[in-house]
Amino acid sequence: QELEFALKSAWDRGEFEVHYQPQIRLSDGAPVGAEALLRWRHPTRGLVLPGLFMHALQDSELATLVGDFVIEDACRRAAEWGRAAGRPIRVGVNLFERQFMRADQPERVERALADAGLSPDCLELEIIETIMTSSDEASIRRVRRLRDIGVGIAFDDYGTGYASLGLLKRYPLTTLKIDRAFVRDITEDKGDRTIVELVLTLGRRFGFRVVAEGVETREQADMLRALDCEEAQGFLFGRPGPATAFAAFLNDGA
Ligand code: G
Ligand code: G
Ligand code: MN
Ligand code: NA
Repeated sequence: QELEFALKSAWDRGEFEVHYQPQIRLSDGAPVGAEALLRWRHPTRGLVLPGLFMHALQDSELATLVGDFVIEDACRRAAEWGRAAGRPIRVGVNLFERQFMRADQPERVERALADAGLSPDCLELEIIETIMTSSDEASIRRVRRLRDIGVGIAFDDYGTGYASLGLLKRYPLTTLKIDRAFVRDITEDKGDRTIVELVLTLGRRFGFRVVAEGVETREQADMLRALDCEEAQGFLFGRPGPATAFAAFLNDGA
């Protein structure tokens, strides 16, 4: 409750900001986009990561306001980056369950895209399995509407849940994000490597893009490339940072 109050005043004071982590094409390391990640710029404690406040935020009314703020920031940034790079740059945004459940979410997303002048296929909404499994038909219809607009839909943290296979056909997905738990030991653990290979095969057969998360070492990247994984994200390529840092990364790496 105390935390919820603190979050409310943080929102009123404009202390939330959005950081961006690069996503790259493994074949040549070219940046293809970024994932938007929420941060709280605390006046005395410095930059606070979501691990410390996400549980309180997602249960509060504030989640939809902050969620809209992230979508709007991400759309504006991606439009700028695309113009600067002269090619489309994609941005991924994690959805709160409360956003997912909202009847007018597709219209809100459409408005953010229009205001930013961003092409819908440059926005990808990331959804975790627990949100998908607890969803009703109306929520799925809304995701289909978003997909019809042209927005990408990513299955986040893929492989860690329980009902993952059925969801692949129930949802209009465009992307699978392989959870970093399987990437961490991919060079030593044959089981993890097998899981990653299977997710890549699943992705190919369904026609999804597959992004490996949590790539921290050159060896992991080499292994993923050898398995024909096309895109990756992780500390090896870049940590989450302010939008200006991603713009600089784009400028160097493109
Ligand atoms: O950035 P970091 O690794 O600390 O993020 C921790 C968790 O918080 C991740 O699971 C991430 O998906 C989630 N998260 C970060 N930013 C957002 C956001 O803007 N919206 C939602 N719903 N989740 C976020
Ligand atoms: O759940 P989701 O995938 O949205 O969470 C993204 C989180 O993963 C962010 O908090 C981000 O800081 C973290 N992250 C990104 N890259 C790496 C990495 O290479 N290693 C580790 N351990 N965490 C990472
Ligand atoms: Mn994510
Ligand atoms: Na993830």
